[in-house]
Amino acid sequence: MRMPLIAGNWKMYKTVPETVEFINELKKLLAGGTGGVEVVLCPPHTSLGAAAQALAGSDINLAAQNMYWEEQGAFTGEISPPMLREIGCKYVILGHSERRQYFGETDETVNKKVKAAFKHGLIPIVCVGETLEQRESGVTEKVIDTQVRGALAGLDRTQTASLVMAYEPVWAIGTGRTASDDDAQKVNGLIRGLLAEVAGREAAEKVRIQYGGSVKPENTAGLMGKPDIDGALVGGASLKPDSFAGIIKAAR
Ligand code: G2H
Repeated sequence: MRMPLIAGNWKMYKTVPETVEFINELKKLLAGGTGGVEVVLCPPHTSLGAAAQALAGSDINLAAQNMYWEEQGAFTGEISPPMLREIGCKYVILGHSERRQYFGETDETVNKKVKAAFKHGLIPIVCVGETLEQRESGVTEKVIDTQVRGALAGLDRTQTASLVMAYEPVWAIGTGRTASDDDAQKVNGLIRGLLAEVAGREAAEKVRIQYGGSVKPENTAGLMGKPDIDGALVGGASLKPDSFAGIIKAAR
């Protein structure tokens, strides 16, 4: 069975002292263990080092929110896969809708980053999702199809089987609007079907597919009860230790 994965995407929030304070508090709240749920924190790059130190000895894993695909070079302002590995990241979020919307991320650049992540031993959390306009014009399936195939082009089956997907409908991000459990399941199921087409059913069954978009402690259990929802990518509700711990507990 797939182990649920709850990831807290802090976006551009939290200083180093706030990061350490959060982690110390979360560790207390999860003192009894994570209960069969994998927990991942995705702080801003500036807090990764402090987070790695504060998480040492715990079973909470670390992720970055983005990276560049080159190993090194004259790429001012960017950060490379080996740098993330060195600082202690296991995962990296790629293709988040905010990267696509504000920073020109495309399926092509996401694909380059996904390949670079595997090359350097990072597990990508690949985000896909439709905008409100796309949803209302009935092209959700087409958009998801293009994003999934684009992001995963050229991967082998083993790589595909080991990555994490996150379905994040853009209209539900930070808006307080959550997709209904059934809406989310429908698209997560569609994503698993696409994974089976590109990498075979066996690989597709291994992939954890998260849901993201205004996930809170109160709506987690319903989402997690769906067969193709294997966790959550949590933004706003991951910024407070008690609400994030509430989501982790509800996912058990
Ligand atoms: C979607 C999500 C986390 P929020 O971006 O990736 O954010 O939970 O605030 O909608």
